[in-house]
Amino acid sequence: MSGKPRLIYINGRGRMEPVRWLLAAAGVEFEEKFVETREQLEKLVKDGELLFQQLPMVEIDGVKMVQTRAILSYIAGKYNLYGKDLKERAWIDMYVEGITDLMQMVMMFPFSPAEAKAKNLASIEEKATKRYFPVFEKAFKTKMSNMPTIKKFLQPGSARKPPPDENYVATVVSIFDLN
Ligand code: GSN
Repeated sequence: MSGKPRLIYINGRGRMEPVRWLLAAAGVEFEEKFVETREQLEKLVKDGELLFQQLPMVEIDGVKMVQTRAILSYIAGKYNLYGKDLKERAWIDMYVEGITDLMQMVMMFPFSPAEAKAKNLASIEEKATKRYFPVFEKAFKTKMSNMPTIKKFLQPGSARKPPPDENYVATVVSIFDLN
């Protein structure tokens, strides 16, 4: 075993992308195993690897960790990226929960039925520009993008995943039961 965290997910952004970003920000190298079929997911479930029978899962420090927020909190805590006191941590949690609400909408958009796409897109655009983006103002984006570790992650050839395409949507639909 390499000792590097091992990320188990599909080969796309989804709920694992923030974990990739956070590890990149912390300057931590990681390995990835991509689930490509429903059978592979079922095997992980059958083998008892997934506490709630869901992905993402990250093997880290001997724990098979699930639940995106728990994974992120653990990594942030471990690498001193989770604030210097309880108040700073609460601010981090507020930003994280806010962007998670937006991400949830964006993440599910490619799976919305064709007839709902235009309406959903308009709603996402409205909320993104009026509610969420003003919080993450331009200065914040510039500061984040210029952190050396993030700068590296934004370069071609990093573990950053591309936006979802038809192939990604088809893969997700073939693996997971989407409600
Ligand atoms: O944040 C989390 O990790 C969990 N609260 C949700 C995890 C989740 O919904 N995972 C999906 C695939 S990733 N995309 O949403 C999943 O494993 N769905 C299959 C299922 O049976 O729920």
